[in-house]
Amino acid sequence: MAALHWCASGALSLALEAQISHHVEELERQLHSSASASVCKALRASWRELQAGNTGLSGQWTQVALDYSWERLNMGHWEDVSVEWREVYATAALLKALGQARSGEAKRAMEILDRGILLGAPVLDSALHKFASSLTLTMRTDSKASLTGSTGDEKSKSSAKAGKRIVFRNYKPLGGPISEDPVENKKPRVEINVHDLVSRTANVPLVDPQCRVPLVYLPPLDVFRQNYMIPHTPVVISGVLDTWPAYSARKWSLEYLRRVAGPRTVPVEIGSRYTDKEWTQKLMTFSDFIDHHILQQEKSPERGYLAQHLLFQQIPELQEDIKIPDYCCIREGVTGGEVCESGEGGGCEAGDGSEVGERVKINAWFGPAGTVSPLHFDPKHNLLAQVVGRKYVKLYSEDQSLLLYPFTGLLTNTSQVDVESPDLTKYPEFSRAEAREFLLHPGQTLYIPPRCWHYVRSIDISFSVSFWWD
Ligand SMILES: O=C(O)CCC(=O)C(=O)O
Repeated sequence: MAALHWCASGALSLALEAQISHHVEELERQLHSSASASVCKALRASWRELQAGNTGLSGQWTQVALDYSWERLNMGHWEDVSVEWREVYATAALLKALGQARSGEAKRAMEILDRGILLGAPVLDSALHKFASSLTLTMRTDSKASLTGSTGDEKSKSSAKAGKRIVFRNYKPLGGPISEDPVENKKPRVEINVHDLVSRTANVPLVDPQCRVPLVYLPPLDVFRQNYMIPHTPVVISGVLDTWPAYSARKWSLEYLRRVAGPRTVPVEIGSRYTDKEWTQKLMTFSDFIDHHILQQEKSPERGYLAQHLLFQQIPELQEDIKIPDYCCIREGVTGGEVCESGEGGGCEAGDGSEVGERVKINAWFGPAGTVSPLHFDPKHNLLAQVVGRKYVKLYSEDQSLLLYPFTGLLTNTSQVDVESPDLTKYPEFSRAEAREFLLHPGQTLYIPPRCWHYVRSIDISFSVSFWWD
């Protein structure tokens, strides 16, 4: 098995050979301090030892760089962390992962790579992403081999330090801790198709037809712009997902998602809603998330939600299953709108490097039945595409803000009111707020205008993809 992982890392090492010295020199020049000189020295020493085949020594040097850059990442506000220190962290993570992979520690290598991807900045021509993709392939081969009895499975050695702070939802308070997932994968795999998991017991609200968001089939781009985007009017569009592999040829099932993303580390929100005091975030593998929070949700003491995560940036293979809706090409201020190259309403390839691909932020929202996103607004246009399961949404236009009791301080874009069970003694004006609602089904896409308040509760196991643009 070690040889197999060495193949994944060997090609990368060759590619890095030409670039790494220059890259570290550049970092040193930009950071320009005695501390950074020592850290860059450690990176160089790590690379030297790795080339000489001394993975143990190399690992010791990278640990120095990882620990120091980790401290820098945790000083002050996340927004103020310099991109160079994030590059140092990513470079150290890459070297550490190379060493781990050469020692046959694929799971550990993947975990380190994902931390580098999540917290670091892109370095060396997306080397961490490339390495992670090739490791996923080799791990898939390994697990097939282990099923046929030719090799044993690796024991996860989850020993990295817990992260101190990370900010995934832009409106969340800074400073919440991330802890490691303590649960190891001990159970035999239960493979269930997510499409069979439509909740039969869920509390499905009756939507008042008077207040229902209108539903239309693929309106032409100029109609979308005139009727919905410019007047900031929500609408549900059907037909957008018809050309998505995630909704057709490679329908997202738990098995499929596990195969593509299983060993990857992802941030998971733990707790009923992000406004609760007990709410926190944990890093865990995608497979563990499926096992403990999707399949065993009733047994889990808390609800887990993989929410507002740039999953498609982290795992480009999943990005191939979705398309950026053509509507995201339209800019409010540009007459006539810009039309995507496809121009047929079918959508653009996500991640094709096009200008649209760069401008649109694509987030994943994957969780069990009962996840709640409290009433809040975001500053951008949003298309929320429902791929799996149903979601109940309630919307309030910006002019209702005074009736919605926003929090003060960091969460001014979030309402204090529990929309489905409002405390009208505390929030009496809320009873006057006018809402629109919809029960979003798989295949439907909800347009949420900028600053439009939205509350979202999943009815079934659900996977949505949101596209934010301006
Ligand atoms: O689906 C959810 O839980 C929330 C989605 C959301 O808030 C968004 O797309 O901005």
